Amino acid sequence: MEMEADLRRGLVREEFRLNFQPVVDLVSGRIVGAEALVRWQSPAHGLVPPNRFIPLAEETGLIEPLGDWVLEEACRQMVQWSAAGANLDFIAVNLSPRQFQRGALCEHMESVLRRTGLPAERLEVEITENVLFGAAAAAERKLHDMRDSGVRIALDDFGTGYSSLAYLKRFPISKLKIDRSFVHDLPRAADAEIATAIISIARALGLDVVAEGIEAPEQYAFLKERGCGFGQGYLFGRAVTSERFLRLALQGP
Ligand code: G
Ligand code: G
Ligand code: MN
Ligand code: NA
Repeated sequence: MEMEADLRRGLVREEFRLNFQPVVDLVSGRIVGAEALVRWQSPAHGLVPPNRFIPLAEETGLIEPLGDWVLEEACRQMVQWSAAGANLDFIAVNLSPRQFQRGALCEHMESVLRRTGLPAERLEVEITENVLFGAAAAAERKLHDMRDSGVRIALDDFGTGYSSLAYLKRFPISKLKIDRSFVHDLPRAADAEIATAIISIARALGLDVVAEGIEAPEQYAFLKERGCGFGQGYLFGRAVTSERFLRLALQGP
């Protein structure tokens, strides 16, 4: 309860920050985009990572104003980086289930894009498979509306949820993000088989594929050799402030 009140106050007092983790083209090494990751700089709790407040924000509905702020701030930042000369393909924003279920999500997104001047093609939203589990017609329409407006949809943590290959056919998904639990033990054991299978499915369906949690050169080499297009992880860089991210993006591979 106390945390909830702090969270509510934190929104008013603008205590939230976005950090940005680079997404890299595994062949060229170029930074092609960024994933926006929210942090809470709380006077009472210090720097709070998202897994300690996103679930509470979801429960209490505070995820809606917080998510609005994240989306707008991420789009604004992407426009600024481009103006500063960075050549980036996309900014990715995470959408929790409650955010996705919200009515008028597409209209809201379009108004943020208009206001910030970011082309829809440069915005990517990350949803998890669980959002699609038993998705109603309304959710399906929402995804198609989003895609029709130009926004790209990525399936985050792919392979860990209620996966169904039928979803990949039914929904307008552009990208699969291989969950880092399947990257961890590469190139050993079952991870090699699972990662390879996800890469082949993605390629067969014409989807982009990103491996998450790449920390070691051996993991990078394996994924690149298997044809995984993109990667993300501590090997390439942690989530950093917008200023540091811009410097990385301008530096080139
Ligand atoms: O930043 P970190 O690497 O600790 O992220 C932990 C989790 O929090 C990830 O699962 C990520 O998807 C989620 N997360 C980070 N930022 C946001 C956000 O802005 N909105 C939502 N809904 N989830 C986020
Ligand atoms: O949205 P998602 O659940 O994928 O959130 C990304 C999370 O993964 C963030 O918490 C981020 O800090 C974390 N992360 C990013 N790169 C790495 C990595 O190389 N190793 C590990 N262990 N975690 C990572
Ligand atoms: Mn994500
Ligand atoms: Na993920």
